[in-house]
Amino acid sequence: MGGKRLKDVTGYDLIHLLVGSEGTLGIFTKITLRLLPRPAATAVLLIPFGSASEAVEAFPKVIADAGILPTSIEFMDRLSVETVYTFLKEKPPRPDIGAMLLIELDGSSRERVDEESQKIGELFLQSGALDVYVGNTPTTERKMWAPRVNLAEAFKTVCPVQSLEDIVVPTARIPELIRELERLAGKYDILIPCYGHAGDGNLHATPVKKPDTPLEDWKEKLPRILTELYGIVFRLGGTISGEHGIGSKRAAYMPIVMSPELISLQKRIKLLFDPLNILNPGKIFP
Ligand code: LAC
Ligand code: ZN
Repeated sequence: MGGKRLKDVTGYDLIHLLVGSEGTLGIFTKITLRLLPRPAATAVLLIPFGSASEAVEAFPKVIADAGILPTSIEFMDRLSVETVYTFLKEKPPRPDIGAMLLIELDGSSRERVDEESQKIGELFLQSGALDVYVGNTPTTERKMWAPRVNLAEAFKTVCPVQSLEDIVVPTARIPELIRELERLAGKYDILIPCYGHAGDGNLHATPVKKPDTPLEDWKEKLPRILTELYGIVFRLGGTISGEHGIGSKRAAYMPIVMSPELISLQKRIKLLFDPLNILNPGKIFP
């Protein structure tokens, strides 16, 4: 699609169409990327709360009051926190954590980022946080990120049989979503740890088989669990994948969140680009 990327709205936005096509519409043979400079300074705040609802209700308010836009707003529920610290062979920073937020900030100077992290930290304490831990050196930042980056790995050691999910809801609906996840976990006798990119409403609420549940039972109930989960997400104004995509895993569930008209339109786009169905066949719109 040509050399250096110009500011350009001439015709359809084919770059986004192709980038989002999961390899079903074409193959890039050359990609030119624009690089952004690294921020001069960063800080990472790890913020425990007594409950998930307190955590997810606090962050939109704090962000609005502070007038600061973090680069990451990550969330971990109680089960995620307990499991990841066991995996890391560490004690959680306190015994009474019901959920944790991780906030990453960046900016043009150390002073500025430290000022902002002080301000955000104070606002979180006023909004019900149990404490605020700050990392502002490479070593302490890594320490703050450790629970979040090890989560997926930690749950694989609990039980490798699971369905890593990638749902999205408007951030204001996260508290309702969390209540629904707790209900589903009880109803189907499974674990549903919930962690992810709360700032985007994109949560990896992942059904995990309990270690003593027979595999046959799990296989039989998983489609019902996903159908119900995706239905909840749709009812809350969200959708079934925020960053991982549809692939073959979620293809059968597209009608839960997308109208027949929109599905048929996209199938026709696929046919135009790939009339012989040779590009990643079977994915998204089989
Ligand atoms: C993460 C991956 C699963 O956020 O997307 O940890
Ligand atoms: Zn993710």
